[in-house]
Amino acid sequence: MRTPDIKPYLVTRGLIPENQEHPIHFISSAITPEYYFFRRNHFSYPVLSEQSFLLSIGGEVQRPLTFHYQDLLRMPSKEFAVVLECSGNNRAHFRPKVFGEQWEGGAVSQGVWRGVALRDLLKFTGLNAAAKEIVFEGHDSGKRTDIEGEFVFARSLTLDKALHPDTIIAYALNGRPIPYKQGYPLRLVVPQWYAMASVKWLRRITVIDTHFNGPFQEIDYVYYPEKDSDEGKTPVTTIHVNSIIQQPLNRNVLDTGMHQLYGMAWSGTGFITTVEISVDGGENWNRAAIQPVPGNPYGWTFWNYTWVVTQKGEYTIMSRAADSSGSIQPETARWNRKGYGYNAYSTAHVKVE
Ligand SMILES: Nc1nc2c(c(=O)[nH]1)N[C@H]1C(S)=C(S)[C@@H](COP(=O)(O)O)O[C@H]1N2
Ligand SMILES: [Mo]
Repeated sequence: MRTPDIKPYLVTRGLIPENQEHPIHFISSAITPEYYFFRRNHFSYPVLSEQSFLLSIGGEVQRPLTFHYQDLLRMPSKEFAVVLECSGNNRAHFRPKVFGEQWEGGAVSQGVWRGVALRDLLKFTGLNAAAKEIVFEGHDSGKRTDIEGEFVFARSLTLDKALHPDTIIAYALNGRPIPYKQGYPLRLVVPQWYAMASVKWLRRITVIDTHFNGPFQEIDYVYYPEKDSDEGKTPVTTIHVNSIIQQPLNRNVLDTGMHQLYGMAWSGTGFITTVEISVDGGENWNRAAIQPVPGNPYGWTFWNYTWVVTQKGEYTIMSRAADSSGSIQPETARWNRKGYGYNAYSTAHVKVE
């Protein structure tokens, strides 16, 4: 049992802007407590005012409209648990190493988001026939290191994804207004996609008739398979099937006897069907017990595995998950220059004495 004053802390990767990891190895609640939710920001936190409670929808629509936060609260809503994973999660594990925040495993969290389906809002505005993509702008802005100018954090979705019934304009997290750092008052939440798509502090929605090419769309959040050229680049979208060993920790020393290995698994391409564990560096695999949350297609699944070890020595424990679309966690992640989408087997080397 944990005593009240012994608690984990966030893992700091940067403070200006704030980039901190959820201490994932030490939190086993299905819903990440607010304080422990990871924080990933490109700019300083925005200053909010009365204006920040307005959300305008314009561009290629029949009737441009501005909604007030209160309008959304009165509309039909939906709620689901969603894994938000930064596409740079586990970037530190890429070999060769890449530049960028050196996230280990904690740039992922789960919350219960409530909001209004974007498609329901768009029923009020209508869409012009020329509509191609929808751009979402946040209230935060600042400079970039690579190009001159002042930029807003803005991202687009293609129409099919934007109109997905579960793409929502969220106004609540875990039954309460969204915490400031997580995007208060309104946040776009795009289940199954890496979290860069879920624009915080949403200010404006613009329907456009072209492809959006803002820097957070066309420069960042793009897989570049080559080190020295942009050849073969593809956009970062759905979360790759992934799992993590929460306990034991890498390099732990254990006794002989019985141990409970546990962790979680999630995927943006289906629900988790199996998690397999190897205790011999990937030679043999056995199924872990999994506890899917029924009716919760976007949430993570806990797994656990009872390991009885009698022989002293060093062991390499690995986990790998598979999902309902047939995606299987690979032994090595696909290297890319900006270090996105890491999902290699989770590994812990332990010594048994
Ligand atoms: N407005 C805005 N939205 C944003 C970002 C941002 O910097 N500004 N960062 C994105 C990225 S890259 C991630 S991983 C998630 C982080 O969400 P969190 O801080 O709530 O964990 O927000 C996304 N939405
Ligand atoms: Mo991210």
